[in-house]
Amino acid sequence: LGRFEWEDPFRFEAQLSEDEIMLRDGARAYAQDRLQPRVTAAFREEATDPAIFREMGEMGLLGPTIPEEYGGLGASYVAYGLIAREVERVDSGYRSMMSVQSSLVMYPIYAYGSEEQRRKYLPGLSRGELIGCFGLTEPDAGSDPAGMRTTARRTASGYVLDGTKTWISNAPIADVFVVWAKSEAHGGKIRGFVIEKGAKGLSAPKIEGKLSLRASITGQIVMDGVEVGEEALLPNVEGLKGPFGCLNRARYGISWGVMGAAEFCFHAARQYGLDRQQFGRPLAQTQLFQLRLADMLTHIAMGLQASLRVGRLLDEANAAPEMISIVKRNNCGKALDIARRARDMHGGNGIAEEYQVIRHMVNLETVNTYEGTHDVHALILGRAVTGLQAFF
Ligand code: TGC
Ligand code: FAD
Repeated sequence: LGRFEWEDPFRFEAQLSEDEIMLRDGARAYAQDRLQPRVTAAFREEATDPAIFREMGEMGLLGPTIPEEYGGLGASYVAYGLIAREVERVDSGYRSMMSVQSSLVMYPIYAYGSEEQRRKYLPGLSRGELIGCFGLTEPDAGSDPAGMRTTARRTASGYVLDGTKTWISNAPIADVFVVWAKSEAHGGKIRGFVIEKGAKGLSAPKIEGKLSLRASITGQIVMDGVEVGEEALLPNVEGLKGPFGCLNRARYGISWGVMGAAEFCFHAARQYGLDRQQFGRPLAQTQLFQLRLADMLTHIAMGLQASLRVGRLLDEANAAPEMISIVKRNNCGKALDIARRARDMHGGNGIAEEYQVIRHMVNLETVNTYEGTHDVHALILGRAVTGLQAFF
């Protein structure tokens, strides 16, 4: 029988390729050297540094699965997941900035865009010289995006867009807006449009006062008669499967990212328990503390294995959306539980920014909600199991 290593209980490392390990190590070094030193202040001050996009671009972290001819690395989805895990080990907000750019902006332009759109936007987005955002959610259409009110009407030369998107990551600093609207010219079907910053009638006010994901800027997208040319339409997709095709990739990446945040909390709780003495012995020498650590170890080990499996299937073009619902839902829920536990295990120190567990905890509240809430993914799975949809 082999030796057990608590830091890698299932010999996860041995299942990765050399290329994947190389990309992961680069992402880890960048996240620890460049992001970790600024995250506490960024979160406290609710400040998003746009330079982070250019840094991530230089490191090849933006759109890594996009082919090289458009500025990506042609990397595997497993590599993409490993990068998300390293960035979210520091902060879910930084991973959010990155995954919106990669999966929700670069992916739809690559998968649904014209050759002209690909060449115009993808290289700048991959270098982080352009910042992108993705507008699906509206004030009255969150879990039910089919209920969106944003419309696109045909004009002599293109379309005019009206509507408001809300809770949009990156929007206030975005150059490129991928927006989903019901298009009258296409029988009311949902279509994607790429709008550029500066378009008349387009604004992106910041949503102030978030108590979660404070290092990642969030805003609205207000479209008041925004006129765009025919070239703004994403030509190759129609209906909700357009935005959902992007969400599949982003949700998958989140399932890895949250495991990074959970690992941070697990390691911090373990170290705290070894260092702190109460009742004449280390906290880590109590049964309850060890039970919590055993649960954390188990959920992280299983969550990573499951995401790796789904990643390999994605790389074989053989993953189903329901598989992604399982890992997004499970890993977010487990990471949130782990962060709450780790916060508790730090006692009073657990609420201090210095120990970082409470920042992860409040961030994970958002991650458990966006990209399909924990319960919405249960309903997706319930529908698959029963053949009956219970959304309405
Ligand atoms: P439904 O009838 O199930 O499907 C409508 C059409 O879409 C197709 N479809 C999918 N295609 C690809 N992948 C998927 N995962 C798909 N799910 C559905 C489906 O086949 C159908 O196609 P067609 O051709 O037959 O028309 O749709 P529904 O209206 O009943 O929706 C049900 C529900 C609840 C599952 C869905 O609306 C949902 O997932 N809601 C959650 C909304 C959500 O995830 N919003 C995310 C907003 S973006 C975001 O949060 C970014 S945060 C990023 C960050 O900062 O990191
Ligand atoms: P609701 O849909 O109103 O849900 C409220 C509650 O009701 C939840 O508990 C939900 O599970 C439950 N519920 C809903 N329907 C049902 C049902 N049928 N049965 C049982 N329970 C149900 N969106 C974007 O488009 N782009 C972005 O970049 C983006 N970034 C975000 C960043 C942040 C910081 C946040 C907080 C959100 C972001 N979102 C973004 C929006 C996010 O996707 C939505 O908040 C999410 O989909 C939930 O929608 P909602 O907030 O309208 O909640």
